[in-house]
Amino acid sequence: MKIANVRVFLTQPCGPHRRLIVVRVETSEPGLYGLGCATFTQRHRAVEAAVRHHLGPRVTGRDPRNIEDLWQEMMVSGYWRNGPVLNNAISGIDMALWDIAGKRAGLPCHDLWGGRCRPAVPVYLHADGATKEEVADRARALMEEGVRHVRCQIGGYSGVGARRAGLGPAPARREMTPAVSTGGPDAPAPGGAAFAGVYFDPREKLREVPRLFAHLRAALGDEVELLYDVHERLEPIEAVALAKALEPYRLFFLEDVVAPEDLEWLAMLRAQTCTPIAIGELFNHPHEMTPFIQRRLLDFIRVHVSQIGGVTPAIKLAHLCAAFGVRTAWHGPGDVSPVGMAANVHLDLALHNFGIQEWGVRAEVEYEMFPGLPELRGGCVDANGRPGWGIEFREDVAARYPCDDEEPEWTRARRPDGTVSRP
Ligand code: GCO
Ligand code: MG
Repeated sequence: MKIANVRVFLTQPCGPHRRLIVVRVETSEPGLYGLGCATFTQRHRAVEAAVRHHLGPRVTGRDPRNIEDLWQEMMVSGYWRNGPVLNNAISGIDMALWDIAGKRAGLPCHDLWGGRCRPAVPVYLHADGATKEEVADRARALMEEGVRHVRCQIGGYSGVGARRAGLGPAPARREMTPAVSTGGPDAPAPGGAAFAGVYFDPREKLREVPRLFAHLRAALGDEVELLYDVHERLEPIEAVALAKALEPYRLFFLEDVVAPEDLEWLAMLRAQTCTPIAIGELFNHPHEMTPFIQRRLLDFIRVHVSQIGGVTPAIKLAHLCAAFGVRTAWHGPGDVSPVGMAANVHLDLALHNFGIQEWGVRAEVEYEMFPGLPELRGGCVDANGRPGWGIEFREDVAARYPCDDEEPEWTRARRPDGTVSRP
């Protein structure tokens, strides 16, 4: 058996900025193929090129059964390795090879990995609103559907304190006041006009987020598990302050509390508070996180599985975490394709040290394009019992939704004084 063809598809069925990348690996056995997720929505054309021109030709003609060997070769054969573009491209092929392995065996992937550790996969969903009351209402609606874990935020991810240059209400602090919008990403106007972008005020976040969670705990009771994503939009010492301030509300976890560049601060955080820490969606390679796992400075590993190179490294990482009492919380936003979400679900079923899975309400069109996509029921998702990932991909539907190249506004994030902020 040989890999006969590697194809890559870009599609954008769910509106702005959610470009999905699907890889299909076809074999010399009629009808036997696999699907993988290579989604890096902000650099989709680069990943497409890496699959089409570099990795696809390299693996064509090779034996699709030798997943580990192919993964190692894909990672090191460019000499310079690692990084989100290459890792996502590798992931597209890696996941497709696991899908093929499952289909050959006639088993769902989680059965290849030792079977189920749980009957279904509990997930967390997001409750968003313009005010504390709206967030509570949205969380309550999710709880009524059986969701037991809710990530809460005012105004989108870390949106509290966000202002647009030249738009919206006048910012409270003088230095935030943009004279005019420059209208362009890189053209500071003379005379001190604001740089274009969306402005995040960390001090406001520090004040408002504990108030939000005080309200939520009082309004929603003790049973629901609450989560919050900092999105690294604080200075490290502010992150310590926030984690301490949130302690009374007993979060399930606080996410991405510091940027990858500031991981040493986790030790300080640990020494000061027992708010559980989830981190990792920006990590590229297990070597970036190994020392922090060994020092038990996080509670949940939160990597984006395609970003670290697919399921092959994710399984190893999860086993490393298990040895140090760290649980999994694979990243699962709207910019993971349904194929990637299915792979997450199979990992979640099979790993003993599973913690929680992020989930979003998936659009009708995603179910049409990806028949077999797991459905949310009573706060859980499950695999569908079919071999491999159990997911199909309708190329004809995908072709109706071509990708654009528009950049999301948050990629132009700034601090109140106009400095670029880490998103
Ligand atoms: C999350 C994330 C995402 C990312 C997005 C970037 O926790 O779900 O922070 O929403 O911001 O995937 O494109
Ligand atoms: Mg996040």
